[in-house]
Amino acid sequence: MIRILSVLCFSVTLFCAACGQVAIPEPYGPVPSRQQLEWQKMEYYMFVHFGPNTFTGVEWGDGSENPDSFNPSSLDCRQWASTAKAAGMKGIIITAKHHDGFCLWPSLTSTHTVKESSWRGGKGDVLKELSQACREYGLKFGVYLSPWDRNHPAYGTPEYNKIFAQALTEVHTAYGPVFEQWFDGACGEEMEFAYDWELFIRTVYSHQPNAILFSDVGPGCRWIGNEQGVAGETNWSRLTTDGFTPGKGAPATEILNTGQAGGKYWIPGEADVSIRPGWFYSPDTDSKQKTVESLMDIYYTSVGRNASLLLNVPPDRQGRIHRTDSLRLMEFGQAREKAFSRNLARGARIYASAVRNPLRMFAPKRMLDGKYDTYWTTDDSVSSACVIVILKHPEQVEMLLIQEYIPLGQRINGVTVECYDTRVGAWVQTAEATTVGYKRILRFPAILTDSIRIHLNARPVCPVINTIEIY
Ligand code: FUL
Repeated sequence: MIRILSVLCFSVTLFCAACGQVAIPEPYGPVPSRQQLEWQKMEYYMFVHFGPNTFTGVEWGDGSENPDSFNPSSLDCRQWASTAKAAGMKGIIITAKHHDGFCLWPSLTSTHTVKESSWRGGKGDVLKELSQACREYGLKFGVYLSPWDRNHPAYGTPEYNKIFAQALTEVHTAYGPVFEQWFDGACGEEMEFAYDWELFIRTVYSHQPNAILFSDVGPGCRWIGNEQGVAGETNWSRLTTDGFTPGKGAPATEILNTGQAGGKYWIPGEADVSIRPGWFYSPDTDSKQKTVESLMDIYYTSVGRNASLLLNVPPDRQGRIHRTDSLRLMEFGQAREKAFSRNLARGARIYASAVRNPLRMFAPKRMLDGKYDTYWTTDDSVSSACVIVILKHPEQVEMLLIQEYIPLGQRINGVTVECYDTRVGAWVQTAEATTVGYKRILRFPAILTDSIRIHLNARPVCPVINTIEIY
């Protein structure tokens, strides 16, 4: 009875809200660019560490390795792409040049490249094969180029900055669209050297205006502050980066981990983590992949906390993704499918304590229609509101997925979830969080319930939610 009354109250408030306001809410704070929004929707993509280290068994080659050490016996980039696709990933980012300076394409800027190796008689080009394979499988193609170069004789001189920009130009003009340029912050202790970040960024944008630039501080997306795949429990997609640079000049990792509520720029987090103990392949780690449980935890602490997940899967010495890695990726895919197979909110009734005018345009059911660009919101003056989802029957519930409509900014700073415990006959608080952002997944101990109540706080603005799913 109490629940029916509370539903009625919602409906009454809903009609009272009809007060002649028709505009959509003003964006709050910085908002994503079109490219950042598209990138955010990718959610999960593959990192590929591949190069001489694959064959020498080290993580950081010192640049003195023989180019002949790079010798994949049967390189198959189509196998990487088909594996990524089957795993549910949306793109692949490859180490075109790691710290050893070895270029996986025949660069004219270096003498430490595939053309100096006897692999395919010096005629091989990994970037060409991978970019083609990505196109064939409908995946996006991205590159990692490390400015730190332990081979190049000019490294450490101002000349090197120009050489590195030239390497960027080669890569960004020869292989079609690049969705992300990954800039590593590492630069070794051997020598103090100021990278010309402004030049590097300008160079990438001049050839690939749609690319997302990753570094510790963006500007396209930022490092999440650790290599374990764990975004902050609070994770704002905003950050003030004025005066900061990637690497030693970056903000504290704690700040990168959570972003900043009052940050000036839209710089969402990306969580990079390896499926194996190292970034590069080694036969020693053939059976040391992360378990499915641990990959699921990583999924919840990255994608489930408003970050994207860049999962490293290092190809082996044949130049193929090893069987044990691809098996684990498929198991991980199945586990995600199982966890998200039955959205209990589908077909449920949904009400809100307030609705913006015109009521139909912003009705609570917009959160359940599966469309990205429709959403529920309230009048500007209502910054704290409550949504209630009533299921057809009592069900075991253990997860809420919620998405803010980020084209209007990241607004929510408090969420509380309550479930009506049908066994006990009372509301029980099951989860609490601060930020939501593009996507937030809240897990809690399973509870038998037919009603889920979500309190949202977006002070000083109104909440704007486009998706609610319940599992
Ligand atoms: C780090 C590098 O030093 C590691 O080798 C690896 O590439 C990782 C993704 O980034 O900064």
